[in-house]
Amino acid sequence: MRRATAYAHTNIALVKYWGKRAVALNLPATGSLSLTLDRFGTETTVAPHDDDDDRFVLDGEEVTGKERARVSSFLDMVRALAGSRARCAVTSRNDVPTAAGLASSASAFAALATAACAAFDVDVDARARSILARRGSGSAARSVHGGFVILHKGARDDGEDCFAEPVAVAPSLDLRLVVVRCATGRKKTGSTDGMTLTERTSPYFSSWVATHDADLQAATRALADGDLASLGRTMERSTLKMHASALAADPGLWYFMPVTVAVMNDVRAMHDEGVPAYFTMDAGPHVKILCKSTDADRVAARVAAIAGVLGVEIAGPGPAARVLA
Ligand code: 2P0
Repeated sequence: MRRATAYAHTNIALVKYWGKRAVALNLPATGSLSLTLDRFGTETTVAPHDDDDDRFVLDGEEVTGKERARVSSFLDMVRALAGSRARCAVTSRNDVPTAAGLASSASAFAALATAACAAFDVDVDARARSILARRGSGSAARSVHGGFVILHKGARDDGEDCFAEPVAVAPSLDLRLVVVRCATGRKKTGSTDGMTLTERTSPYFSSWVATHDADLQAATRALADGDLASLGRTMERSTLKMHASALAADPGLWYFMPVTVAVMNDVRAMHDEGVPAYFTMDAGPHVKILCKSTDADRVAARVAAIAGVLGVEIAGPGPAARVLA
């Protein structure tokens, strides 16, 4: 094997993934549609290493325990593909202010999959790399690609039809995501635990899954047609349904903070005033606002003035995961 470095950007789902149809292969209960961003990402180097165990250093600090074991199990899959037993030193740097709570396993596992395949000289196409990244984290399957991306739920038990690929976008759609930071610190309930709780206990989980395909189709069509209003409405519907299903879990689970709701209210107000802006929230308190590139500065300035908002950044469509060296 050789030393290889890769970079992957994070992505934000417009139509969400929440719940699994099979845990062993990490197969999602729903498909999803996302935008890979041009900022916030992970750089990861995978290098040969003489010790008996893999080593994992994140942002300059040695990582042990469950997090290292997750990286090691992931490397086991690449070693199996390569027919190798070589141990690795993995060094990652997250280009996300950690305290902002925006860090995501999406860019982490997309970068690790890309770097590890290069390091072990495993010849995989983007589809196979997306499937591999999905085993690390569902959302990572999407960060293998740039721009707007669909992750197919698939139907096969072996997960070979559960991969992400880019989707068609009308050239007239020049969109931005305004990322509004609403809290610092780590969230209390991670995505995997939150979706497992929802799946097991929420009476609304089945409705979430049953109505999901229609949203995925509507959003994909809206992207191809260049219909921001339809895309935005579908995006809001998807996030609100996802959060409603979690809210109805037992015990109920919500990620919103008061400032999250204040930003949502302001987005609705903008919308009523004729500015096409739409919100989405993930497993955390932050709000991401989809709008036209020409409206992004004024949307950002407006939400930055809301009491409690900690920071606002404008992101556009970003590139696919790639090998740097
Ligand atoms: C999404 N999220 O579609 C949804 C919306 C969070 C809320 O994908 O269990 O960290 O590792 O497959 O990928 C975050 O879930 O979960 C996520 P696992 P992952 O972006």
